[in-house]
Amino acid sequence: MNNRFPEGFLWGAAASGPQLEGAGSKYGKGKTVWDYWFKTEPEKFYQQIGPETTSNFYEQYKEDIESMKEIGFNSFRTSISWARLLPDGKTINPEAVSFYRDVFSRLRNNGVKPITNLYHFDMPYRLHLKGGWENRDTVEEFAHYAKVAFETFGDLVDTWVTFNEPIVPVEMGYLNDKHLPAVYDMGRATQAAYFTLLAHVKAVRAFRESEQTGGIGIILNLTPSYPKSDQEEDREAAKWADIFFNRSFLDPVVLGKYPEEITEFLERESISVLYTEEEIALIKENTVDFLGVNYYQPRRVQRGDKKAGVGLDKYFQSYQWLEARINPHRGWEIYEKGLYDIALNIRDNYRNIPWYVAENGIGVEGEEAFLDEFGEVQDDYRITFMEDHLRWLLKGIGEGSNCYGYHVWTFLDNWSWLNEYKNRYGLLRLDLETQARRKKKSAYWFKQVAETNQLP
Ligand code: BGP
Repeated sequence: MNNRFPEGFLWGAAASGPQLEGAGSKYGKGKTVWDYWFKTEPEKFYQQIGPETTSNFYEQYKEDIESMKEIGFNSFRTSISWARLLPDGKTINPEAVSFYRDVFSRLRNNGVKPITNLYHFDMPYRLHLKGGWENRDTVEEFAHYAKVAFETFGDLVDTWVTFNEPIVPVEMGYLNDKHLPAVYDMGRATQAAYFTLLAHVKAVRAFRESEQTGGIGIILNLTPSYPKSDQEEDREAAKWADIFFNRSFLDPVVLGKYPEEITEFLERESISVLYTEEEIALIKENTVDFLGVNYYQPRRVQRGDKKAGVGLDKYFQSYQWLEARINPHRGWEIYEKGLYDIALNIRDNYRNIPWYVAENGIGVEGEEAFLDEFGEVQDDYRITFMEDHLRWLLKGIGEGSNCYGYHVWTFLDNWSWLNEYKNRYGLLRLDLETQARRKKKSAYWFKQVAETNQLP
């Protein structure tokens, strides 16, 4: 079997401002919902570690970028903090400008292409107070922020991402209590999802109107949905899970239109969404140049519960497949073939758009148990995880899917929304006490793969 990746394949990692940077209330940064939430309800957070310091990239980025080069990265994705760049929505924070400009310049000078994301779950608190993604004004503010970012950093960044996983804040904040506003309301969820999409589209338009070369895309977490059986009701359930969690963003951003079933759903649930025909036209005209795909786990689906009153249960129910291999630390199923199924789905149904794996990785608790006598984490499980996924990816590429890169989640152990530092994902270990970084065994494996552009 062919072990080689296409010429120019992107190798690197993904991260995000709020999870990596730290300096949560320093250097002129405004407050985000996470800063606010941790202050007001720290007991909601598993280890009571807040987003203030995280992995201190803000103060250690120079050494971090050197390490990226050392371990063979030719690309790295992180996000700009909206609340740092525009603390009040209008005034540009000069400290943020010099910080991000230096980060991007150093990445480039070290041969690491910056891929820059505008939004990674970090709603500025001042906008949250006005309704966040339920408020049309947030859409306009986001379009303005995007324009400022393109103008300020466009000479250093040519690959832009509007959102990371836009469905997650909708699902976790409006159908769950894991993100703010932590409510259960299908109508509000739908409106927030629509305005998020509109914000994305307006940012794409701002990019097209700017003088920028390069490209703009979005990063979606795709969860292939597998029915429990071949029976009609199970297949129907898998179709709905796919519509809600994948196609609700994937179709409009790549194909310029919503799946027809969304209208059927809105009517059935008596949900009315604020939208205009002009906006629908904008969606059609502003599709993306590329797609980033985060893949962690599939969705196992069985028939909906017809008697369920509210919620999505009447459309489908998740179940645990008996043969599933579960990562016990995160509770997520490990299913490498899912990446191949995604590759073929994009090839066949999404105009074979150029795409890359924008996140894939394994979170493990208690990695100190794997420290060897020299203090290096022997994370063979991470190597196996990446290698198995990469083999299926290669098969998809071999069959014509237009995939041009692989980013692991993540470069350095970082803060996570509700698990903080419980599960470690990095190629580099972070010592939380001293903020010292140390390469794990997987970093050396990754370097070899990246530098040879092939699996061993
Ligand atoms: C993705 C997010 C990341 C990251 C990752 C791991 O959904 O884009 O921000 O956190 O998942 O998940 P977690 O940290 O919840 O284990």
